[in-house]
Amino acid sequence: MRIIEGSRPAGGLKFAVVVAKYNDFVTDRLQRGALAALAHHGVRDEDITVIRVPGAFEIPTAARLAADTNEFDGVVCLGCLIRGATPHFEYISSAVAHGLTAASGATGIPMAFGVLTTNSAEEALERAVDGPSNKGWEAAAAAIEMAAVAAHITRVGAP
Ligand code: DLZ
Repeated sequence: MRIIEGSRPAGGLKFAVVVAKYNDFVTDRLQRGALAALAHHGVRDEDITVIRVPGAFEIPTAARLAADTNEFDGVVCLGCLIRGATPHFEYISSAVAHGLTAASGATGIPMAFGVLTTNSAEEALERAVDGPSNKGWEAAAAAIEMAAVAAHITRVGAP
């Protein structure tokens, strides 16, 4: 039996971090969390590209364009949708989730979903605190793990 599982030492891997500027009082904190996680796991500063887009709706396009360059081992996607403040909350959340699934599937580049969908600003801020429970940190950790899984599968081939 072979088991393929990602590990976290990530030196040498390259990541794009796509961040929506809408609700930047939250997404700036998610970005800080993601960058802290990448540094914590050994990703060098020069191997990280931050791409800032207007809102969550634009994240899948930027993530796809980044993946198409073949420069990155993974893409960390960060945004914040607040139900009460966003009339078309359901449409945008669904478009982002489907868009990222499609972009990751089409390119084979792991894309981590760090897009908050919350009922209130308070809930969003609770998920953007400093440390490993920050959802930006969690998304970056998932991207690192998936980049390692993708590299293993590509190297080892289909079982
Ligand atoms: C328009 C809009 C609204 C109402 N709410 C949010 C939000 O809560 N979070 C977010 O990231 N973006 C929001 N946007 C902007 C859209 O994502 C998008 O940038 C615009 O509709 C332009 O395409």
